[in-house]
Amino acid sequence: MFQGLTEKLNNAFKKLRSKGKLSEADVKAGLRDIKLALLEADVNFKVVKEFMNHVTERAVGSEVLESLLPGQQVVKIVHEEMINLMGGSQSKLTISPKPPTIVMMVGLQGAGKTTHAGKLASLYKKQSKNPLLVACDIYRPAAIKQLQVLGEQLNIPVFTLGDKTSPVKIAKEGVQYAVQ
Ligand SMILES: Nc1nc2c(ncn2[C@@H]2O[C@H](COP(=O)(O)OP(=O)(O)O)[C@@H](O)[C@H]2O)c(=O)[nH]1
Ligand SMILES: [Mg+2]
Repeated sequence: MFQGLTEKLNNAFKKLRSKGKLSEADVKAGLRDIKLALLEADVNFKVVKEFMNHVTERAVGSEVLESLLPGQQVVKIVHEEMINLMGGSQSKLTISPKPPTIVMMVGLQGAGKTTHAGKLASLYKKQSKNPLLVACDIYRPAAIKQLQVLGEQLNIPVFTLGDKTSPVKIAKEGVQYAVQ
């Protein structure tokens, strides 16, 4: 999904950049490509609509069209608005003064919890902390194995009680294990 999106966005950007001067119609055509790419990647319709409103408002003004490299400007605007869309500011996890710091990943299947848990654990390992991954997804086939493989690759321990124990119990025992 993300790969398709990257490719489509890159194509749209390339088209915009390739022209020296842009007309309002050129910009609108480019923005339409971007809109389609987002919709095809399953980005929520309302989110796309609002995003496109913001970008269009900024991109079709005379300031952009009359600039030296309007294509670059439009790409820059899209980039900035995407950062805004994702949340313009960075936030850090609060590290507990009394270890362990517990992070619970919640989300629909396929949302990226396991992958993100690996990324977070890897980040904290680099900061000389001692992450432990706890496999609480007993529902998705091979979810535990996936976390174990990730743990092996990153050299980070994975706590599991298999898929026959309740996630709540696994979480509690996982925390106890981390404290020891
Ligand atoms: N391109 C891309 N793919 C991702 C990202 N995060 C997760 N995925 C992929 O999305 C799929 C589901 O991710 P997973 O972490 O297993 O989701 P979970 O079910 O919430 O644990 C996997 O194929 C991942 O490789 C990401 O940030 N970028
Ligand atoms: Mg998972």
